[in-house]
Amino acid sequence: MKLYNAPMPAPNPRRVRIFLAEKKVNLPLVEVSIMTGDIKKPEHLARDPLGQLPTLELDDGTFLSETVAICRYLESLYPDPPVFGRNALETARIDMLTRRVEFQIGTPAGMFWRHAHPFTARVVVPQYTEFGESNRAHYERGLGWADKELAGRDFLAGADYTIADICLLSMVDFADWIGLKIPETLTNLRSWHARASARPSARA
Ligand SMILES: N[C@@H](CCC(=O)N[C@@H](CS)C(=O)NCC(=O)O)C(=O)O
Repeated sequence: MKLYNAPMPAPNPRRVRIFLAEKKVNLPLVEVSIMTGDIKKPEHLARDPLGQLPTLELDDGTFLSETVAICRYLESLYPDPPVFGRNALETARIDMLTRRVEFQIGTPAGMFWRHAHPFTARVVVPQYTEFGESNRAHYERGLGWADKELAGRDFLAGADYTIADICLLSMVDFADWIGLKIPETLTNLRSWHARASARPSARA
């Protein structure tokens, strides 16, 4: 297998790299440049018709895209330590948390990035900057939700570090890079961020 990848600050390939580091699994990484547009060239569109990263190529030539789907497949090959839960209820709760991280936190950060950030201005035409800026408040509301979930817990689902935490870490780190900070008042989230960042996998 190999993973088509992009380096930091790209948040989605990083989620798979963190997942692999938690599993202590090494996969060959093949870089596809976002900056040069290689990601939208026929060679990569043949792997993922949406021209996105990450994409996993299996040994039989099958391609799999979408970060969480890739991690779920890899979880079936490398079940220890479990990152998607140990039973049906844990798995369902982790799915719920992961979807909320993606929709409540990832979506506003992504909209801010596309519509309010000068870096994307030359590729996102037109940029609706007022709409983009409005996502700051949605992002902070999403972080407020995560802060409440983390009250009295080490990680989003409890004691175990799961795919929901991996998604949250890569998203808040990317958001920080584009200028969306974790408010000082969200102390549970800030403590969680320090704990998650101290894990060796955070360097992936
Ligand atoms: N929902 C997808 C999102 C993938 C995504 O947006 N990846 C970014 C890199 S971090 C990308 O490929 N951007 C280029 C584009 O969307 O055209 C996933 O989780 O894999």
